[in-house]
Amino acid sequence: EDGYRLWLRYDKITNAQVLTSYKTSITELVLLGNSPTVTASRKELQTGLSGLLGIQLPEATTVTREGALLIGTPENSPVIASLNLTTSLQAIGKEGFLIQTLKVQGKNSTVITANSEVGVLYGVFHFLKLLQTHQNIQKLAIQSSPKLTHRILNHWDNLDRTVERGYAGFSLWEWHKLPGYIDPRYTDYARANASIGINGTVLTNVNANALVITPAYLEKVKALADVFRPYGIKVYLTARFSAPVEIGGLKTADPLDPGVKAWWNAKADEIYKYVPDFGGFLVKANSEGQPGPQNYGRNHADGANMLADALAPYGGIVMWRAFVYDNKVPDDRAKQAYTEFVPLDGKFRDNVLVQVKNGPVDFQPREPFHPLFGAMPKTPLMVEFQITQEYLGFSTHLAYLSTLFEECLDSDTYAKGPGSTVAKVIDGSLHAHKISGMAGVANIGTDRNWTGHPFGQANWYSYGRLAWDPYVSSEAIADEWIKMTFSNEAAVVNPVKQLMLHSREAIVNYMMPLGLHHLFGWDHHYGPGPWIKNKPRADWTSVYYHQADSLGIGFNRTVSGSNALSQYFPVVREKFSNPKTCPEEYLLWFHHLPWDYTLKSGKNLWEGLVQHYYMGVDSVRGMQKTWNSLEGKIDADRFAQVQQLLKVQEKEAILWRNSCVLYFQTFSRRPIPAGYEKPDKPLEYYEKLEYKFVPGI
Ligand code: BDP
Repeated sequence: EDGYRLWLRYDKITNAQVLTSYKTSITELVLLGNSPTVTASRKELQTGLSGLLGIQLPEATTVTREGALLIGTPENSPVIASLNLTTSLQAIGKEGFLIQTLKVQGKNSTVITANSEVGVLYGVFHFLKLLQTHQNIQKLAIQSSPKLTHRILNHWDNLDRTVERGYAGFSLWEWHKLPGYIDPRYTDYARANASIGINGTVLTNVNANALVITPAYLEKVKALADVFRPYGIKVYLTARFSAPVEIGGLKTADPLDPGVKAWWNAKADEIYKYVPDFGGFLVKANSEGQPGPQNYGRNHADGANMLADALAPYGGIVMWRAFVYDNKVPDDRAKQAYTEFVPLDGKFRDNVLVQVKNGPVDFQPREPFHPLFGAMPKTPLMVEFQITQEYLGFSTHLAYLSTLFEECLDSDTYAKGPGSTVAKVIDGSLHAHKISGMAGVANIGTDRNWTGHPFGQANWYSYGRLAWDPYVSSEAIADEWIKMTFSNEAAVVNPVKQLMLHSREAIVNYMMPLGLHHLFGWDHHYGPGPWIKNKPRADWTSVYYHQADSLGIGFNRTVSGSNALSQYFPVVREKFSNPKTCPEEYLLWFHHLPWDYTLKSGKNLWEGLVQHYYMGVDSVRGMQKTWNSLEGKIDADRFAQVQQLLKVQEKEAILWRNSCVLYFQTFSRRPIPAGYEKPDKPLEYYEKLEYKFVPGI
């Protein structure tokens, strides 16, 4: 059992009762047409049903018996057109679907229909999921449509096939063999994405290489787009802002220069010749050394609009990232995006979305929501989540990230009073935007199981589910993922679900509890390095973020400090400004507090901090116990793999705990309270380890 099949396993249902009932309800397949998308639906159904039910379903051109599965759009199926579903179909838009139990030609049938063939494909995957998770399919009345228009994976893949912050092997895109050789894995990638409703993929790293928009590469991009198209997935590329100079031979990339505009217009014409439904560009500009409009004294809107104008005739979009920082805001890097972008609200073209990371710093194990959400009412904002675990233990530690995504989506910005959640900002409902989106930095690579850690698959899965519907709970998502991936047995589902739901908090606790952030070793984002200081830039050191001293610890972002809090709406600002009302999980994000500050538990800050670090390790031990109890209930291969990884995780959780507790103790000058196992080595030992930790990553 190598995990390659992800959640689309389709093993035969072993519960005899369930199997019998499905076999009576599903007796023939009526699916007309042979377009690439219809063929994809047919193949998925044949594979899925023959696997799950162990039968080859007969195909018919019209409903001939009880238990027919009638699938199609009103356009490609006259029977469906005759069913009078117009009102329901009108309500679900281009990509939604209906699954209904209906009498068709006098026979009980299950109808899967939509306004587009891709909508039907989504319905087919949903129907298969019902079977995979053993749902009752007797009286179905399902209506589902995506709440966001753009549900996109961001691959940080380089043209040499290395993946920035990728921990699951190399890039899936075999550039050197494309377009001649089409790896069958591309189709499986598309199937997996379509099964969760992802409808776009950015193939290349945000730290972009202009080569990808030259003809030699566009041919390869076209080959990938051709594979993905039947699955409703559009291809996007990252645009290097200096491309007109680097590959176009121009002297400038100034977005207001007529020659530069003409160059991008011609480039768009060229790209659309290869890929007629090209999705558009994702751009990282003027951040971490990337070129951008500010190099020419222009702003982000000038840059984004120039590209947007080039793509507009073809319906393409620009996703312009708000992840920007440099030395311009010396007191607090967390403030820069808001400072640069809020004044530009209303200045972007209609086909521009501003893509904002979930928190104001950088994908930390926990961050408060980004203050830009709600603060740019005239601009559609996308949220960018990191599915790859750059700061949460790579593909070694088990972290179910859905709870992190959910925490951000559920956060109330108060932009238009209570209930103005991040979810409502990004689905466009709060400020009535026509386009909306979510971006997830992919955790996928050439590893046989795609994501390295078997539970990394759950993060890809939950990302897609939340992009379709940002209001689903992490618990519900975990439930269906476990059933599809491991087992429908309650004795597996319940413990694994608990393990998953608490896994991210365990990491927060042993790495950086109570709002601490960015305590990683130098030059990698894996092991502990709370002592990192004196580097070329202050905001690349840990001491900048934790500010520990003999009096206390934490980053003062209140009015007496960097005042980053001023960027939030008043209700949030007030709540976070007062340490007594600030949720304790964000306490040291916003406040510098004395070591003897009293926490809600009654413990002082030092004791509370120590307690969290120890709880983190305890939780990992708890996860191990849970996992070990599943031996024999799931396949031996994945059982052993996770078991081993959890052992590594435990060792590294202890390393994190001991490093941080011993280091912070040099400031607090207080003992580790009685009852806790004491670190077995002195601080110097851990400090030296840091340099050996995953060198070069
Ligand atoms: C940081 C990563 C860096 C990315 C950057 C980004 O460390 O590799 O290039 O984000 O999002 O998290 O642009």
